[in-house]
Amino acid sequence: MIPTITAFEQSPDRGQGMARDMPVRWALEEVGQPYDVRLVSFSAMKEAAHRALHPFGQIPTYEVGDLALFESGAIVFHIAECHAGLLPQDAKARSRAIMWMFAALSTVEPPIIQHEIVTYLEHDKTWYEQRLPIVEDRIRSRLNELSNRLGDTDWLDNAFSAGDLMMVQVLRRLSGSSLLEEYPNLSAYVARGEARPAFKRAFDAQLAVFTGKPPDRLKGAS
Ligand code: GTB
Repeated sequence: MIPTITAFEQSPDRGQGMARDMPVRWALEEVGQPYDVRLVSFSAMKEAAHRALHPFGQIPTYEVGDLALFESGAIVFHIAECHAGLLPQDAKARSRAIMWMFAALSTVEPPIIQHEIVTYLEHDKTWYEQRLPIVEDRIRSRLNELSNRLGDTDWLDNAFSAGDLMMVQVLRRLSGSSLLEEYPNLSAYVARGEARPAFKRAFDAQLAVFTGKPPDRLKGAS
């Protein structure tokens, strides 16, 4: 059965792969599962039909058969459980990969989101100049700790896993800020993730929604 995911009809990031359909697409590409995409507008997201799938009126959602899921982390976890390739067979290594998925979303990402809120939504506030360096330092603390743990290894726990997929996607949110560049091993880690063929296919597919042009590999396909 082919799953259907939802994505922005018009992503505010203009196809830079920052919206949360990106990790879901990436996971599906990693495991070789074809998928359909239903594009939704901001207003359609808030309508009852979409809220039946996603109580918070957001993307992404994932439907396959009679299963409907929301929350990108839960969707990636589901994909990783249903297919080989994103979670190790060994039970302990599998638990550690899942641990890194949670670490990405609940420990590393929150200060990065705070930074986006301050930068994009609070730059006209009187306290902006005081708050920005505080939030930046919170990000630096997490990046420093993550950088120390990663060291000179390619991935967080030996082979690439769903934990790396979520962590790379979270760190990508820092693209364009100099914060990530302060940690060369983390910059290289993100570049390694982005160099994966599955990442590129996922990125191209969501970019094509913005440009209105099919990805090169699909040109001429019926
Ligand atoms: N915790 C949920 C998950 O992981 O699935 C969060 C889902 C979520 O935040 N969805 C956002 C959404 O639907 C899109 S991804 N927002 C519409 C709304 O709430 O009304 C977040 C996002 C949006 C845009 C950018 N960007 O432009 O860079 C980056 C990330």
